[in-house]
Amino acid sequence: MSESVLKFKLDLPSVLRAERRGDIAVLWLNRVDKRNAINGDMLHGIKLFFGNLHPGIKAVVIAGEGDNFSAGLDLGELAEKDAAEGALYSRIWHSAFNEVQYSSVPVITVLKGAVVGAGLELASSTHIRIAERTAYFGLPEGQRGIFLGGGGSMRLTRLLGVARVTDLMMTGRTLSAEDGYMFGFSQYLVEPGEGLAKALEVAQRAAANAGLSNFAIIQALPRIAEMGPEEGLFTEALVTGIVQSAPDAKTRLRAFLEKRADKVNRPS
Ligand code: 1HE
Repeated sequence: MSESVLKFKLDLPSVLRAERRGDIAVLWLNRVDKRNAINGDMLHGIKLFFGNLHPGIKAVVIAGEGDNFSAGLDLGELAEKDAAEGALYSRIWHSAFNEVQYSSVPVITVLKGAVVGAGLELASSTHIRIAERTAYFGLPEGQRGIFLGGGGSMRLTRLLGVARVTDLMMTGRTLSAEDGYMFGFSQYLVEPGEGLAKALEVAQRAAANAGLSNFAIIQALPRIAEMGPEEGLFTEALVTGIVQSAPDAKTRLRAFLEKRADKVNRPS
């Protein structure tokens, strides 16, 4: 089934399942018996998937099979690692989650049940997060005697703030789906069971954008946000010049001016 989702005939590990719905790919974390804890196979599969997306795929939805998004890193795989092995393993997580963040297309996650540790780090590397009300967010690293290793120090602190990440890690407390939405971590909050439908709807909207606009949103925006103001504004000017010059932009602008394009909607 993964053939039509990937550019080449590559096999994903059994802990992942990919399906194609039109021009949207859905990547399922498929390890229900371990609450979708991310082991080495799943991590390599995620990297393989995002590095080899079929050009016909215009957006990706990541979801968890069962009642949870992910229970985080497979703790069994850290038990025997020394310091150097642990650091190198973390770099593999960085590389895999960078493939997600800097994907060729928008990535939307459906969050439900446990979204903890590396599960939260995976979610933070995606572009749009949709939380069902059953979702809860936690970083039990302090309790387990470990630390963030999947990019959370960079991404989660930017999304939730250093103070909240410190609190979650130090106390082991969890945030509710409502808290996560209020803090801006999830952009959408939906009823239990409604996450996938909402994610597919959001993915369709994103997929309908001009490809070069999505490229700039994914590749340029987070980098510009990290620059100093002068470099950032200059880079923004260069990126906007390139994006607006594309034939697709000209077609879309003309369609609006000739009253053939949708207007901006009021919030629903
Ligand atoms: C696991 C894992 C895991 C479950 N690694 N095996 N993450 C954590 O510290 C979260 C640990 N997990 C839990 O607290 C609970 O499992 C849950 C709250 C997520 C779900 O509870 P529940 O009652 O539905 O399931 P369960 O009975 O606890 O777990 C089912 C099985 O999954 C069980 O195995 P079994 O062989 O006894 O059936 C669990 O041992 C197994 N399991 N979670 C390994 N995480 C890149 S650095 C990031 C650092 C982190 O991610 S720290 C966070 C780690």
